Amino acid sequence: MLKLFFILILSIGLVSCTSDKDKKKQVEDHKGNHSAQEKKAGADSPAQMQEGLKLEGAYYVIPGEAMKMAAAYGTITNTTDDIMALKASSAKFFKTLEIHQTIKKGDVTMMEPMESLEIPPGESVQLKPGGMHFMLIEVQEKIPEGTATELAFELNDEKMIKFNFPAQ
Ligand SMILES: [Cu+2]
Repeated sequence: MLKLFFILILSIGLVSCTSDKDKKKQVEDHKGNHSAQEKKAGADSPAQMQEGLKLEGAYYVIPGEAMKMAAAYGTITNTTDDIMALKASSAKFFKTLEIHQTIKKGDVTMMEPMESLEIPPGESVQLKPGGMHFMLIEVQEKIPEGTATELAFELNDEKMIKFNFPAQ
């Protein structure tokens, strides 16, 4: 019940910052990027290593004129012997960074913020359209075409780490 309530809050939040039309576009974009394009997306992105976390295939999609949000994707592997927990901190060009998961209720697809992204030792987590992703909320300026963004995370409640996400 509490969860449902939370989702409701999230939906209201989304409606308030985007028009219905934007929202529709957003949803299409969100689950849509996977067609032909998805296999190649992020393919040229060099691997990045931060504190034993390896990020591969990173990319994000610069929001179109009417959109205020964007999503970032990639695969993160924990190469250490310890569990790693990432908390969203900030995103360059955007007001807020969140970690989202996508959940399905019947025909309805919803996004839900996660408090942290935990990666067990030796395991990988894939962030992809239609699944988990980093949500970049409220773009603050027009981003020049081809410009990468930088996402900052708090690692294990202590260190700050940053990863680069090239524009797709
Ligand atoms: Cu999202």
